[in-house]
Amino acid sequence: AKESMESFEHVTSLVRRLHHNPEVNILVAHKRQLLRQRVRGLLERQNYQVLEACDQNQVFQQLQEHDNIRLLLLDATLEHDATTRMLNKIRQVHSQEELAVMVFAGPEDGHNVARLIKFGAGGSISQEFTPEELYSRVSLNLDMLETLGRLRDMAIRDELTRAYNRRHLLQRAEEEFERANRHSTDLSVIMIDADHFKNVNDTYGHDVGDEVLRQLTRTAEKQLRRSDLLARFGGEEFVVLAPETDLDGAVDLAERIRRSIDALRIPVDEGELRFTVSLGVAQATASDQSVESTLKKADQALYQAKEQGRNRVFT
Ligand code: GH3
Ligand code: MG
Ligand code: MG
Ligand code: MG
Repeated sequence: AKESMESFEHVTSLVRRLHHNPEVNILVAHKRQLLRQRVRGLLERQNYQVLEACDQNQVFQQLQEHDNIRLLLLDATLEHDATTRMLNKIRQVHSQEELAVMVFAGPEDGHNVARLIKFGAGGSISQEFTPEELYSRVSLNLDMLETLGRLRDMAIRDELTRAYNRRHLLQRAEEEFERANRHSTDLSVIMIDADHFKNVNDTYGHDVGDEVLRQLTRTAEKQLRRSDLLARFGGEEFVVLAPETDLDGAVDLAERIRRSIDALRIPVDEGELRFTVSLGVAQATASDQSVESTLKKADQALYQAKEQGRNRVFT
């Protein structure tokens, strides 16, 4: 008993070190109240926030109400297809990087579990779990979630500025272009290019140049709506993708970005650094072959903005 107590302490201290994050919510979905309470008690001892659901409706309700649920512990012993259908529905909204799912299964549920894993569950846990099993499986699944999230982030974001990268922009832009065509909605793009950026590097050094690019990103992002997306397109060139936005709306947005960057003061050894950006705006139209055509129009407008003296918005 002493030995198992020690290994228990070992596992719990390990778990505590890894996940004492109160931001992590775990949803326990099971029709048996006793099981839910046992799981809750054990997990709360590890400082996890625990939510409960006793049926499908409650699961969806909880997932909708709490956007920080990271792990769902789900009863796999429901009627034949019910759990699979439910998981399928959940996965349409919550990807594997956002939400880990583990299923409670009895010895008879092997077949069920295999199917659930195909539909996006990360594994199973026996109904007669020991605390060690619960803790190590929970911690493994949360670790995997974190790793997947980090990898996904690395794949779609630019390392220097944390804005989205060019590849992700082009992928999302194509999706939005098709959506706009299908539903006849507006879609606009804004090309942003830092003015005389070579001078910034030459005068203050590359590190300050890097910091300027970070501040440019943060400042522009503050002007965006949730549905807008900012990407670093190249060296000192950025693109805003603005769905549901017509040309006038995009020009307004571009102008707000221009002004907020114009108002920035970046402290440097020599005092304060100011810089400006030029912006080209274009709306996707029926005559655009693809989103590349729209981006090209924005790029031409940007060229005009540079020609006309920089620190301005052109269409
Ligand atoms: P313009 O107003 O015509 O856009 O002039 P510009 O100097 O901004 O344009 P140019 O294309 O001549 O120079 C862009 C500069 O941006 C050159 C390049 O070294 C710098 N740059 C590109 N990527 C980075 C980066 O990641 N960090 C820093 N510090 N500088 C970068
Ligand atoms: Mg250039
Ligand atoms: Mg430039
Ligand atoms: Mg440039």
